[in-house]
Amino acid sequence: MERLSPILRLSLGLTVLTCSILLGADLLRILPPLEDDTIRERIALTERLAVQTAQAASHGDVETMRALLELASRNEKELRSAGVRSTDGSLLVQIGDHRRLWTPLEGDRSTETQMRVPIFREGQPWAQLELLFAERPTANVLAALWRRPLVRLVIAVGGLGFVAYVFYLRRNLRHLDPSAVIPARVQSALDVMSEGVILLDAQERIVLANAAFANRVGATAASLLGTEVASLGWRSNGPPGTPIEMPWRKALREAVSASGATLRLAARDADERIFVVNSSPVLDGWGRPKGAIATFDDATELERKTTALERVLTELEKSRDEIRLQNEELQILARRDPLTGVANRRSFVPRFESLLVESLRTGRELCCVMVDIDHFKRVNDEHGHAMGDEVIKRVAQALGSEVGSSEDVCRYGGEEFCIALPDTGVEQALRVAERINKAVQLPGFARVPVAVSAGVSSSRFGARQLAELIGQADEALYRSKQNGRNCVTCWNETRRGDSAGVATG
Ligand code: GH3
Ligand code: MG
Ligand code: MG
Repeated sequence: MERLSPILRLSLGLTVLTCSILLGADLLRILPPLEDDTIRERIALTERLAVQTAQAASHGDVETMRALLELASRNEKELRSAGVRSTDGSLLVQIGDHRRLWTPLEGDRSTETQMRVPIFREGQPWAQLELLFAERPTANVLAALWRRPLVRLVIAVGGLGFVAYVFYLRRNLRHLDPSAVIPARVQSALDVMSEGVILLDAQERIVLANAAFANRVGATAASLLGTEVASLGWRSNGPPGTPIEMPWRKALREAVSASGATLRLAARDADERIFVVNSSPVLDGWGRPKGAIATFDDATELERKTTALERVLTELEKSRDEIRLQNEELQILARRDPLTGVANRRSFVPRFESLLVESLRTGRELCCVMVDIDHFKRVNDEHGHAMGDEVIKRVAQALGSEVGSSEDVCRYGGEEFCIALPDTGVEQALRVAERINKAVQLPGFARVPVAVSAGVSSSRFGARQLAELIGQADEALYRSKQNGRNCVTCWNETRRGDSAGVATG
């Protein structure tokens, strides 16, 4: 219905109205009775017989009456029975089984099948002629309807009326067509615009739409005339449920221009489109809005590209974050020993070197502790390599927690660790080494018994190079091993040739 032009809509409305008037008139019995051909023939036969019967009645000639009715019954197939009934109710003449078939009629009205005419003799009611006709078949409802003259009248008047109304309205409403008041030049100028343009009346009904607008909403410009613009199905561009502020409504209500609103429209037979809508009021002589003009800039492609771009940017950001995380992981991997997580030699040595430089510059003491697991080969041989790995990891953990920083603990060789202790006096360093020595022997430390030997050196003993400082700690460790393992030795003690190792085993 919305697709019909206003003229077609008007014509349809008028046609429906006309047909309703006809039906109403019939209900109120204003229309003259409408009979079809069969009924007309039955009435004619009844009237003819009534005249002839009345003539015979004037002579009291019952036999002629019978002969007339018999003749009629032979000629008329649909006549089932006939009779002449005197005013006292007795049948003077009966053709067919009339007495049984005839049913008394309500009131005076004849029906389609039972027709009755009074017969007068010398001005007085004398008898009545009764004719009983066959029922008419009603198997096909449509055919039965079509047989009804009223139905045929309504269909004929409706059909012809519709054509006539369209023709009439086309001719006479032209001057009322809002688009007709726009000069053709202006209309075609509007039609070549790529922007949609509509003109609205004060009730927000479209009085003019250009081709671009009609095209975007999937309708013809003519069919849009008179349509309420809100009924086209606008949606807000925000999240679902956001109320829509129609710019033309603001223009009409407040008599101000409204621009830059973004609205979505699910056009018929087309994908949803996005419009940037501007609207300005059309003012009357008193400055009051009598309508509004609205323009629709199709921003669907732009919006689609912006969304795609945003998606790409989000992806980029995500992969940038992933790369940063991976880089961080790589850096950690590059700096750490993969089995134990403590520093590897590559990251530990430069750091230790700068600690030594700092210590030499400031005179603050720097110590080095070398730790080696005792009889580790046995662990591997007796419990397997996996158990060996587990013991190495546990010892590394213990060193980290005793020293407090995994950065200052380095896996220096297979089961050998080097510890840097900045700002630490040698006595304190010896205590750290002893704590480590004890910690690994605590019950439940590992699934196999573990013991370590350690050697301690300090910047106080005069090393100027890192290799020298580490070498001194290694020498002290060697001395611990020589002294029976499971003990701590300080390098200055090795110099004096006597082990100052603190026997802990
Ligand atoms: P000592 O008390 O004299 O130190 O005797 P030891 O058996 O510990 O001798 P040494 O320090 O020479 O043995 C080191 C062994 O550690 C040799 C090697 O098979 C083993 N090893 C080195 N790296 C790993 C490792 O990553 N995992 C395992 N399970 N074993 C390792
Ligand atoms: Mg060892
Ligand atoms: Mg070793």
